[in-house]
Amino acid sequence: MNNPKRYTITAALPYTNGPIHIGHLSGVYIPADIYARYLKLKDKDVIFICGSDEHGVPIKLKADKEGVTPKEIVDRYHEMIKSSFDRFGIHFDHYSRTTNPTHNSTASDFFKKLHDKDKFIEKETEQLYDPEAKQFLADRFVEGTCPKCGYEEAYGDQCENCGTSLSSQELINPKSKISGSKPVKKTTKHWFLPLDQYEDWLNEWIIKDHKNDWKPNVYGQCKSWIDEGLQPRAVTRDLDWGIQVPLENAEGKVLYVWFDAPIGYISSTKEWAEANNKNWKEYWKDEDTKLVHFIGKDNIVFHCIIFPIMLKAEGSFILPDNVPANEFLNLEGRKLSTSKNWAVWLHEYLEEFPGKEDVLRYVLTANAPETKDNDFTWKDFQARNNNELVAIVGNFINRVTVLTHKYFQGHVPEYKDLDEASIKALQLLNQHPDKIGDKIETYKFREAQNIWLSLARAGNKYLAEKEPWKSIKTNEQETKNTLYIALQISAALAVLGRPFLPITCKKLYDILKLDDGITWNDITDKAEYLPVGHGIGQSVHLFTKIDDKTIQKQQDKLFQNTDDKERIDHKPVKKAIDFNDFQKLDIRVGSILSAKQVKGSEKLLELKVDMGFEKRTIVSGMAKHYRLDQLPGKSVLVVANLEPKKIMGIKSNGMILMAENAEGLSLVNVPENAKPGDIVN
Ligand code: B3M
Ligand code: ZN
Repeated sequence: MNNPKRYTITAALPYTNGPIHIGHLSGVYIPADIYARYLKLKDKDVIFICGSDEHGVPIKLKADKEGVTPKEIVDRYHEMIKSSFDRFGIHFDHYSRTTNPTHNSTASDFFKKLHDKDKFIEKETEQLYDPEAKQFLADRFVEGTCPKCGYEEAYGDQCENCGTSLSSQELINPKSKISGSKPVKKTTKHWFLPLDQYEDWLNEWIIKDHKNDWKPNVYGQCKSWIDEGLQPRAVTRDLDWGIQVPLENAEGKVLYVWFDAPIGYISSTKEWAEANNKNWKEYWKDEDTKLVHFIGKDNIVFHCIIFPIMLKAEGSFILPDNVPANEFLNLEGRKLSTSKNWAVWLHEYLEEFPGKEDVLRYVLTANAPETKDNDFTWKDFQARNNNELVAIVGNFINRVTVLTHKYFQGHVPEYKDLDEASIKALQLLNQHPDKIGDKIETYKFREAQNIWLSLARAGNKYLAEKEPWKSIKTNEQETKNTLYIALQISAALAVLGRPFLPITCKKLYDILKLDDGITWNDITDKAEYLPVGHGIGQSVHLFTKIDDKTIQKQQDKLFQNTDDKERIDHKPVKKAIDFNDFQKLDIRVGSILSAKQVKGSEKLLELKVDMGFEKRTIVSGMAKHYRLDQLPGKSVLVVANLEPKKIMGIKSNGMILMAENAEGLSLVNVPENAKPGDIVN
């Protein structure tokens, strides 16, 4: 949508069942904050909305585990998460909670309206039930094997490995997370939203309106779900924590958390509007409003399929214009994991790196998983701080301010007869606002930040060429010109850096005594943001170096604290087997003939393998570790007498041996002269 009248920007509502980590910041909240800050600097009408997601199974599970009430859990983490956001400069216009009364009534009314419009199917179905805990099991109360990709820890509502949205009955070998027991089936009544009835509409909306402007990963995921066919989905649950189903004869039933949570964006807007004397409807019902949802990739199905269908069924709301979901951030080569404590927690970072909030923002943006999964490492964090923020940005600002004080008593000098290098430097200021802005508007935040950095780089280069510390002895006017230009570049850095490094740029505004009213559109080669004669303040170091010891400490801490250490580093040796058992194994050399991705799975490949005596099909989980074109011709070791097994509809005959460590899987090397069919023993 070009030139919208206003923007409604939302960031995924975090579950309040634990603190948040760098993965959340990098995937959702920093990009959303950059986008919102930028649009505000462009004087657009913008609201940036978020809040705590306080219902649903994860919270109930956590409460049960600790023996406290869900309310105690959500109160604790709501405050903690909100404070982390504040301190990292994630500046929401409103941060609400889904346990607030406004939300309760908004979500209930939404449900009632769909019910009155006959949009639900009311159905008795068999659901999983834990006979020990005497409770129905849905969503995260139950874990089992994903029918799509074979991942063994899939939840009852979604597989985190392949992203598929599931219902608990679809899981293979389901297990109750409450008692560990095997669930039985029991009949219960629920309200279903018939997603299948919206398939044609959704297909047209997504293809016609968004094929070209949604990110390929988002569009691709949606398209493949729609192509596979949508199913009616229950939007209520048998649970005692959540928003009561607002109907008679619905005792003990609450709204499914993914039904109520996205409505939380609307109720949060209502609270904001009430407090600020605004009309919330303009932000949700006016076709000229651009609605943008920032989320992580595991939330795509809910924001691109289910919530739009809810909005469409209700009938009076606008639909999202874009859902720029990021991929995942890894940490030191491994998947971030709350349960394994493999994470950098924000509340801990804030304690350990006081005053370095913007450094983390900067590094996470420089490394953002915008188009593919990406890795955060402490070494890279250190390098970007020392080599970019300290050496390029901090150094430039420091030199400019110190020299201005030294030669001109802290006043912006007069300029006259600019030479070509100086005119060129000024022209940069004309180009940068649009260059950065274009990238931000198309959700390419890492490139945007990089262009900002290039301005500081250009400033350093300009100073190095002009050498004002030399010209002061021979040509004072030349020095005045140089510092005049360098000061304008500094001011431009302060303004254009605000979306990325808000805390630092605030400091820089203070150092330069830059008027707070100077914003994005003021940056041109004409404007004198720092007019001749304007006095600036004393320099302070914007960034400081981070030493090896500090980084080592963080790396050590990560490895010490992870609950997963043993599993990765040295799994205990399995129970001894006797020689006869070993001899039953028939391991052979094989040679891969061809490889293709198994449809619907991110992990699995279907391989044709030449075994010497025959050709076989083998399904193997190496998709994340090898490209398809690397595999044909490779020799592998195959357990040749393993009972054939159907995996995702493909009969797999044998198993390929792989070595596993923290970095993942790699094929076991086979001697060069070995041929297909050779026996290994
Ligand atoms: N709370 C999931 C999550 O934190 C969920 C997002 C809701 S957005 C409406 O990943
Ligand atoms: Zn899966």
